[in-house]
Amino acid sequence: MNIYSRFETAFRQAGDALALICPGGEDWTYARLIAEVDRAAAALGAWDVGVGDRVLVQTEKTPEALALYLACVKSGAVYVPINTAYTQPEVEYFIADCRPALFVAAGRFDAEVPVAVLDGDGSGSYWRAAAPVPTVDRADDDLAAIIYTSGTTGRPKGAMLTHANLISNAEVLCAAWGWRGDDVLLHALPIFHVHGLFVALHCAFLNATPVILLRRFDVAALVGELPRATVLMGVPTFYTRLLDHASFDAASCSNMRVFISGSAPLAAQTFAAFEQRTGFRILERYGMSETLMNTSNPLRGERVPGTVGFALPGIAVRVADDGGSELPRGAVGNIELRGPNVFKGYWRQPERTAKEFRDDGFFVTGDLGAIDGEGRLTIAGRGKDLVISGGYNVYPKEVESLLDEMPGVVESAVIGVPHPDFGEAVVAVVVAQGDVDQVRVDRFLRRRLARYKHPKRVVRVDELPRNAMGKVQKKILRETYADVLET
Ligand code: MCA
Ligand code: AMP
Repeated sequence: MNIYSRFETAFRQAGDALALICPGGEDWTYARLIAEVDRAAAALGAWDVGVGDRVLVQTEKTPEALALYLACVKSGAVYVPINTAYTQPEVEYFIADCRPALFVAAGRFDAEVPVAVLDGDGSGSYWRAAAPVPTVDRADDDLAAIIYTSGTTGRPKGAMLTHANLISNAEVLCAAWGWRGDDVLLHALPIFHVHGLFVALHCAFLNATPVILLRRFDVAALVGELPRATVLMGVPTFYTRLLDHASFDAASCSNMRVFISGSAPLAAQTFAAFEQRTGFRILERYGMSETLMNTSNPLRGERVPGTVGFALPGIAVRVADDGGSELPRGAVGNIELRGPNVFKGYWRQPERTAKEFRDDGFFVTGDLGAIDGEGRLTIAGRGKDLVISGGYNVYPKEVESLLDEMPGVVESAVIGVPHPDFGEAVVAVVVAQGDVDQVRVDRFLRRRLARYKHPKRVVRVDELPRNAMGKVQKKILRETYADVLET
């Protein structure tokens, strides 16, 4: 079934109830949202976007951008959102890889594919008057979206998510988190990742409950809106910033039902400080772009800091050795998953896809963890060389490849080290000749790499530590530079 049909049924029942509450802008009712989705779907047709075509989208977070997302799904097109921070060469990679029938951009962009502009105020050349189109029937394993996730090779790969993936996970989350008809979601996440786009919005859309749509994360605005919200979903940085905000207290949370955290590890001290300040125990869950949400601490029952809870209903989670054999309870190994949430594969990379699945259908996440006697999962680290900074993933290889092209750089190693705001952030350790320094590295990367991936510190060394096989020992580097960003 087309997931939009599910949403539309709920939207029609909600009618004139509020859908999108937009501080500083016009609010939309669910009836208005249906009309806007229809208008956006008609425009897609006018741009000749057909069933199965990819629509690459890099726009601001506006109500119209949400309507565009829903319109893509309604029309049977494949929605491909990308981070607004990406630079032109990064965007060109996505265009070449997914070959979109249309690229919807926030401003002018020269490309060999059709480009439509959707402005930050919701207007632009995207809009073309055209006849309405019906919702297209979709089979369970038809694609609804491709979400790019960075790769250890340094090149992002597109995770293909089907209508059935999205529907099943949304239903499971609504049940697990006890979504109610009177819930109000406070939404401050970006809408180009699974967390903000699917996890948060789908819970609200399946139930046609209101969403307070903040265009960006601003802690003062968040605190201002909390009194009329019941649910907040955020990355750990949201919670540390709330705790640093002087006027955030238990009274701010008087209407709240649940605070949910994910995308990166929530520190036990953040969990404890939050409980002490507000009385709320943050509910931590675990997911990934390829699998949507996998495990969650319980809504009712003990939420244990440092753990990501139990497998969600219908999802099998196991910890296995490198050969895929299940390990005993308590042992640390590879986290592997199977279930209706697991993606269809990487876009146009069948070999890569095959490598990441076991013969019995389990997907190897690249995360390491252990399951305790009660069935709770704890993430113990990552088998993949990945830095998670403020909930954004940065693959060191991508940054290293660019640094190695920089004049003067002989070789580089990019690591993640603790950061007070982002949990972890990027540091580059370089062997170089001449005047390679922080300023020059920033200047070199500016037009080549999204800003959040830039090293927050560049450290020069005479040589990189290597093991007997010649492999750079990043563990040593992480230990040596563990406190360079702790200011
Ligand atoms: C911004 N900057 C960052 C980050 N964000 N640097 C490192 N890591 C970051 N995450 C830098 C900018 O480049 C800029 O640098 C400066 O900080 C201020 O930028 P600004 O945009 O004002 O930052 P912000 O608005 O305060 O953003 C912080 C944030 C944001 C709100 C924590 O990063 C965020 O929304 N993160 C959530 C990402 C997310 O949704 N992840 C889910 C993906 P300069 O000043 O030097 O130019 S994972 C997922 O979906 C899976 C399925 C899951 O489990 O959820
Ligand atoms: P992404 O590739 O952007 O979808 O990020 C998914 C990755 O984020 C997972 O493979 C984990 O490494 C990490 N992640 C998500 N949720 C959590 C969590 N609650 N605790 C620790 N890591 C998490």
